[in-house]
Amino acid sequence: MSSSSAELSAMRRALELAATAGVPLGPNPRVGCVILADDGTHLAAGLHRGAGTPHAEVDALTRAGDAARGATAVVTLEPCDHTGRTGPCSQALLAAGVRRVVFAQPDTTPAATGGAATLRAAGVEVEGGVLKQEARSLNSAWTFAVDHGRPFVTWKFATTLDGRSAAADGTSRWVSGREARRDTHRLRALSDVVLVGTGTVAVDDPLLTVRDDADRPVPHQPLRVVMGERSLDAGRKVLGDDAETLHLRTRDPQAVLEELYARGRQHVFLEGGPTVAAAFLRAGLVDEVVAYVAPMLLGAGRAAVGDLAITTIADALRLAITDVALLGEGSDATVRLTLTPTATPKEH
Ligand code: AOF
Ligand code: ZN
Repeated sequence: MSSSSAELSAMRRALELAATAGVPLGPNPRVGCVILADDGTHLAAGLHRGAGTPHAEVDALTRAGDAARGATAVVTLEPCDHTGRTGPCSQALLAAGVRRVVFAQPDTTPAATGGAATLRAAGVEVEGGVLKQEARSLNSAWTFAVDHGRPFVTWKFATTLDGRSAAADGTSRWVSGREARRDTHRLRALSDVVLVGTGTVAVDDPLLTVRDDADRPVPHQPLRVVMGERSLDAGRKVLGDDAETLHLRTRDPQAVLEELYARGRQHVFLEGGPTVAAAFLRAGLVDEVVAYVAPMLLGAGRAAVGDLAITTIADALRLAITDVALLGEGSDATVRLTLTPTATPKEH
């Protein structure tokens, strides 16, 4: 049987519930669930509120009680089949006597996959793929990481019109305006790793925390990661206790992403400097670029990105612009470009 319009609208409701404000973006996917009666009534609804808390199906089934017997469970992710921090949702659905399960996105993680097969084998009617794209984009970083076996990488940098990220004397603090800095903190908060190289720590001594307008750190901080073989000097701000910090003693972007993925991280916010950015670009490991372009010229100074081993224009690394925004005004104005690297060179 294919899904009815009642199931479609229940799925829309489940997607809304999954996206409830305040639910963490990771490490677990955000999931919503509606228990639906044959006449289209929503008997109960539930959602997952983050790792360690009940899964969405269990939350909804608890609220439904006996009413779930013979009903349909509509859920944004294939019910899990594993005992992780909590028990398997497949078994919870069976124990509750649910007759039919409709889900959006298949769960392909090796640990949790298999719920649909288990339910079918036990005689439950199962249909997957309903509003699958919506569910995938709801948890875009989680989905990307599961599909690719590594975190999504956003490379952020601030530059002058002539591609400089610091002046000849090394000063860089006010390249971009106040609004752009606020925007950077907003984007940092959407990631679960802020990554720089040992060079940036040595030269700029950044704090790399997410701070509010009053410059206070917010409660949930991304992991700060410094990559590179050089040791970090004692007293560097990144070693303070405002957030956790991890030093990975390697220059290999692939190794860094493998390690971070193994630690359950899904979205890396790469903040430079030029050497680390170049290493990621050369390895094809940048998925999104956010460039803050300030209306100023320096003529000399540190380049925003290091050598990419490109010597002729035909080999340029090309990007597609997905968004342009003007942040701030007057002397504070900065243009934010959002771009995606394109795989194939532009035709001439
Ligand atoms: C579901 N319903 O609401 C969620 C699921 O170790 P745990 O118990 O926290 O499980 C996390 C994994 O379970 C997660 O990576 C994903 O595969 C699945 N999440 N599954 O049936 C839910 N949040
Ligand atoms: Zn589950």
